[in-house]
Amino acid sequence: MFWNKAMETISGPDLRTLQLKRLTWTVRQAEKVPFYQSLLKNAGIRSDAIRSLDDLVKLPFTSKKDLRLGYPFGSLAVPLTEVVRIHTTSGTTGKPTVVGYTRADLENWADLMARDLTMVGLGPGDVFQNALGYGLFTGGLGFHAGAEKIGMTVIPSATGNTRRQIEMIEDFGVTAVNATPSYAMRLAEVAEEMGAGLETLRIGTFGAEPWSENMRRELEERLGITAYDSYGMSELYGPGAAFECEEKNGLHFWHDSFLIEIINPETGEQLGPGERGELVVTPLVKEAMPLIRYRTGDITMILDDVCPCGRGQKIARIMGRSDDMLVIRGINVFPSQIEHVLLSLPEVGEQFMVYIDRIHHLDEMTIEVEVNRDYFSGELGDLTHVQKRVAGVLRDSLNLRTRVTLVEPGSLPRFEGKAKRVIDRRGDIW
Ligand code: DLL
Repeated sequence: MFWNKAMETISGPDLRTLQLKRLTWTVRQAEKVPFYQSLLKNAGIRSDAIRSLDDLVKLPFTSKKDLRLGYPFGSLAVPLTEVVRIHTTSGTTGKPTVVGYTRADLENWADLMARDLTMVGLGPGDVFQNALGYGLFTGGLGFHAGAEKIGMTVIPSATGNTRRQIEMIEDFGVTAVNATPSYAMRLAEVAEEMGAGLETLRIGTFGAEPWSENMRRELEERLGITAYDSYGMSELYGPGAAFECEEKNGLHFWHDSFLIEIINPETGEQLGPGERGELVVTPLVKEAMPLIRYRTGDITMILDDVCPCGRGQKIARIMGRSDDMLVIRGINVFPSQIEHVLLSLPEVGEQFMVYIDRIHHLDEMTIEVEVNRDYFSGELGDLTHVQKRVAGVLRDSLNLRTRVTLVEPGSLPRFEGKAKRVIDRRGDIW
């Protein structure tokens, strides 16, 4: 099912003509922003010199740092009188990034979300429980607008009060749930504790943090749903920029609204389809806060297979952010890879924490993982064989020796929004 078939399936010269027109418009929009004026001047390029999409590489990259320097409103290309909404990033490392939206931005964003939700088979008659944070975080309000637009019955449940969330699913006949994958896992766990069947649920849309294929399988089984990956970031409106279709084989990145590139993060050089690197995005219709070649920090690759659904450009599931990558004794590991391995082992549950320490000048990774309830007799001491097996499988899959500590079921923290599973203690020691 399509929401905006013309735009979702536009291809060939028609698509390229549209993209070029919109790229030129975007650069013109950026020329209204002082920091872009100097970036473009230094790069020696102006909007009227853009002749083809190949000129994209002549444009400068922008990063989160550039946006932060303009805090709060320095990245806006329109006067505040035209900004009808503001969201911000969580700003865990310094000042948050402020994102402004004109009315047209909100409409475009809602249209993308409407496409996403329609693409996975949702529509009127569905009851949609939106278990993402509402507020400055873009997740809740972003999905809300698209879900209402396509005529679903929307429950703005937000996060927390998990038993009540389960009751609502049952009482209101909820057919689709939207959450972070970590919170979805928590919903599954509490539903099982409550003995709730969740018979009406059929679809889950999950995103805002990395997750793995094994996590998808686990969520599908435990919640009785088909689970879809959803990607976005505050700077690109919020959620909705890229979403899986029913093929569940890559996320369609809306090609009429975003130009995407994959680059080698060290050299900035463009990489081809199938080559993993950093995702760089140039939104094509953003009015209040235009971006040029924005370095997302997210690691993925472009997929160039022709999707049977008829839509265009696709990326692979995001492995993580370049700054989430752990380098342990020279081996690169993403937490999503650890999750994938742990979920392949029936003896342990899906909850884990990763601690990094420096011991005798060497980096050591300790993984605490909960024993699966079915394997737990009450004594962790009986489970040395499980501990050895987990460490062995992790070593074989990640090519890395780790220390594995088994902990009791239910003892590790649960997350309602984005999970924080990695604690780097190296700085504390010296
Ligand atoms: O997380 C927007 C969003 C909300 C997306 C709800 C999907 C669902 P930010 O808080 O700005 O925005 O965080 C953006 O989250 O750069 C990625 O590192 C990560 N991320 C988002 N979606 C995925 C995903 C929202 N599906 C940052 N897989 C991004 C992996 C994701 N990482």
